[in-house]
Amino acid sequence: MSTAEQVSEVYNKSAQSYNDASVLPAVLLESQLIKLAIGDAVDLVVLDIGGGSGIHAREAVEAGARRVDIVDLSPEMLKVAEGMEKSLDRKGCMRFFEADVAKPMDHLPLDAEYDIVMANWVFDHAGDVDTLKAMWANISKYLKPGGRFLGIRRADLLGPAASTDKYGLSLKNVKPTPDGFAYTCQFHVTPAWEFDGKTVEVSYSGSLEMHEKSGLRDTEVIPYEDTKAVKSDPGYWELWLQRPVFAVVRGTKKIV
Ligand SMILES: C[S@@+](CC[C@H](N)C(=O)[O-])C[C@H]1O[C@@H](n2cnc3c(N)ncnc32)[C@H](O)[C@@H]1O
Ligand SMILES: *[C@@H]1O[C@H](CO)[C@@H](O)[C@H](O)[C@H]1NC(C)=O
Ligand SMILES: CC(=O)N[C@H]1CO[C@H](CO)[C@@H](O)[C@@H]1O
Repeated sequence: MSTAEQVSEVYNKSAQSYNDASVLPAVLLESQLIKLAIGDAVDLVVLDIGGGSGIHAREAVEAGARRVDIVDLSPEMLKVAEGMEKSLDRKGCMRFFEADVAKPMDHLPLDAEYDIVMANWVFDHAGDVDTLKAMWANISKYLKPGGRFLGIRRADLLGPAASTDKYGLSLKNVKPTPDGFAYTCQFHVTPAWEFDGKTVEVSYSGSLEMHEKSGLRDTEVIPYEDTKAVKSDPGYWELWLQRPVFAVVRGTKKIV
């Protein structure tokens, strides 16, 4: 089975439980960081690559986005996103496309350029540097000059916050690969579920190589300390803050 088929199969299975994870402390922190990264999106059009069940796409709509286009490999994840949209009393805020974002997307009726391109967790399905580069090529192509990139990536896989279940999810089976690490991420919800991720050194290390090659400037990691979660209980997050397990990164595409 190809990597793309494997990803589709795994997310096909966990699509229904994916939204259950939203109550976990680390996932709440993630959402708060993303909301800070999205900021004011009034009237903006957003491309969400690997957007899955639409958790962050809905946050972009709540921040004012006129439309979010989700591209994802898993039809079942897209169905969950579509079902949620149908249940909400709004129309035309989202479009759904099934495709591999590490491949050309020219066959999709996407806009030529977007105000915001988001890539949340999708880098953790790029097992090698070439796949990651392909994702970035597409991010760069679809982001308009002056537009905003934001994305979540793995950070410290080996620190104490990665292995504890204190924050609701934990990493196990962390093993080196030629380009980085493979791991299993467990979600401590009922029913529990997990996915296998991979992250390459140039992604989890915090290197800005890909961002810079893609023409981004002012790239920053959204400070955890700016979230409500950390502000309201810094003691609880102490272990996390020592060696955070993921990072939300934001940058702006240069105007040439
Ligand atoms: C961990 S989920 C994250 C979903 C969503 N971005 C979020 O943060 O809630 C990863 C998603 O990326 C999708 N994905 C992984 N590799 C992909 C690829 N090459 N092309 C398109 N989607 C991909 C999976 O199908 C899955 O829905
Ligand atoms: C995922 O689900 C769709 C139906 O929604 C199915 O057509 C597809 O074959 C499934 N993918 C895999 C790899 O099982
Ligand atoms: C539109 C675009 O730049 N698509 C690229 C996405 O990544 C694949 C793999 O590198 C390229 O072939 C596409 O040209």
